[in-house]
Amino acid sequence: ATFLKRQLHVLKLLRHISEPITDPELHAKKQSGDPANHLNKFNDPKAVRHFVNLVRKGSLLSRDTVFSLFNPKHREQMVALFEVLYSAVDYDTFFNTAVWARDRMNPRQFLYSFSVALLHRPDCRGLTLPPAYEITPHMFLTTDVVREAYKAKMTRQPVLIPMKFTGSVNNPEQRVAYFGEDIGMNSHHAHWHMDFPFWWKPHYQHNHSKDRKGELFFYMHHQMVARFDAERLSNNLPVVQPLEWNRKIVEGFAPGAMYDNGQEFPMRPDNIGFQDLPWLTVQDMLMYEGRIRDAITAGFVRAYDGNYVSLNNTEGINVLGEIVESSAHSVNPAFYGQLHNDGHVMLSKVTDPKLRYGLPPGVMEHFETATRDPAFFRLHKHVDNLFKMHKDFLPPYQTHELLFPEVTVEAVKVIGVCKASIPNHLITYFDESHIDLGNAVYTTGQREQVDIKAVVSRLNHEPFKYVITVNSKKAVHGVARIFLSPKYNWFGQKIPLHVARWGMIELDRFPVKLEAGDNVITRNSEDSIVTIPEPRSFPHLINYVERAINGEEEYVVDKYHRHCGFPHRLLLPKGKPEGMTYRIYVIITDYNKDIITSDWKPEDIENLSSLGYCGVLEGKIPDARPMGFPFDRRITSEEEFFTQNMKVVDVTIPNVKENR
Ligand code: CUO
Repeated sequence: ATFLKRQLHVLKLLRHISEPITDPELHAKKQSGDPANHLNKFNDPKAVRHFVNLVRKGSLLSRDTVFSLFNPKHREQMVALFEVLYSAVDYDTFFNTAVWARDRMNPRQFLYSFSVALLHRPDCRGLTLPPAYEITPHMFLTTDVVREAYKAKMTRQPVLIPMKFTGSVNNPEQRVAYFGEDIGMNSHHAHWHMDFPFWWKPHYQHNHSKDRKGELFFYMHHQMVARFDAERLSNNLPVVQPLEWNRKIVEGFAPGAMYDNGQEFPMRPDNIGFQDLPWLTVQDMLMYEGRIRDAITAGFVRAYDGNYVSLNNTEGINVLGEIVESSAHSVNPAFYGQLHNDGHVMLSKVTDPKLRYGLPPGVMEHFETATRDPAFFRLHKHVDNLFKMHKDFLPPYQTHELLFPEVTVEAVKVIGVCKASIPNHLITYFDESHIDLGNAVYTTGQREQVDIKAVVSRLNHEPFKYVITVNSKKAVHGVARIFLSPKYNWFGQKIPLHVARWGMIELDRFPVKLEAGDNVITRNSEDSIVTIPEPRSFPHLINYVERAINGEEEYVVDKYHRHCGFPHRLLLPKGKPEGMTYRIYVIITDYNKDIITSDWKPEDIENLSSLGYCGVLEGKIPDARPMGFPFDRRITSEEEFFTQNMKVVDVTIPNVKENR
């Protein structure tokens, strides 16, 4: 009952976030929440004094300004509140302080602090945040939808507003807008960065570690880029080209979206180049990158204390990831800069680099909106190539690292679970999702609320299962790793494995128990550890919790619940109407060599959600293999690479319904 009450209050706190709190229960908490009155309730009273000071001095960001995590001043204020919320000794202190702070702060700045604190406090495990696209719908929708929503509010007519993807057919990039603008993917991306903030300070780790955060930064974005490339091929577009600091950004972008305060997101015309900003030049970017490339080539980096840190081992990718992102865990931010973060800022401000025209930040400056811009994938392809350069310096895996001698994968098949499915034929299609716009058009004092929703067309697929036939010499415990890659490139040539391996899309990874002799493993696509199911919509969630409080509905608290995770709908790339050929790779490795069990019980490992791209929030990631194994290293000989515990099968992905 306490849990449900807490859950309801969290939802109410985030409802209509840009308006002052009206809910009477929350109002009462707001009065008693001033943290200065009970400093003893915080592990870090200094943080409380600092934040309260900011509030009293009136130096916080105004409610109407666009909050940007990349703006140091905005971020420091956000972190100031986070440190207060995170250091509260008990749940009530945490929550009451949040209620007190909510109306005193910029709404999105508050939302960020509050969300990150909630996601990391052990006493908040299992609490659900509403979908990001319904807390701040402006960040996910286009201007025409928002306008229609206001109109509907005036006329008090419930409506369903269709949202089109931005751009026109004159822009080939528009063909993949369904991917970059997918609300689930943007929400995943925003949540990934809340689970692994670049500003996360090492000293927070006394109570909370961030295992392999730098490697995860590489791997999650590597997967996003690989998936984007597969979507491009599905739409007859060549794979994405990396941006270069001293070349033109060929594709422009018009977001057609507006902030809550009415300002339009700036657009970027075609063919403009990177510009010097008052505090950072293009030359700086080249210099920092040069140092990073030198370090990769040398095989070690220079830490700020003068020590050398080797990259030539399995931890190297983590060190490099922290440097490139750049995170507060970088071994030497002064020397290596913050290449990737600055790339976001440079793109965001490219049309007003001298800050002359007072434009708000571009989409690249928010993790909720960044992937709408095709330049996002170009930037990340560039960054991904740095990681590839490092990985390519490591020796290819040797047979003893790949082989599971007891195990032979005899056959692999994928089959749709709908009636009359053809084996190795996976169907994708477009269908509709509804987004509640209640938070976009709410105004205090309006008595009855009208039902206003946007409807977006989204990629989806028919559920399927993997059927893997395995022979084992004795009873063993294995880990099945499943990947997908396009078979042909844009020119129609077969992609050789040594090239295809860098574009592998991870579909699933799970433990398997094998008996001596023949085994048939089946696994449902829905169980994938890279995806999460569709979240409940905001109003449904409130309704559901209220009904549960009244005993009308059962509510199961899921302590494994994650907000980070690729949307399950996008598990498979779109394919082509006539069918597109992909290859599915299955490898079974030795559980006892791969899995670190110290932090986890076997049942935990089976239940951990979205482990693939989102790691874990606490403790060690159970799979000790490098992310992307065995495709993260060079493959010099296909024959030697293909050990008996691997198998590949061709699958066809037809896309049956285009209603974009
Ligand atoms: Cu996720 Cu660049 O790191 O957007």
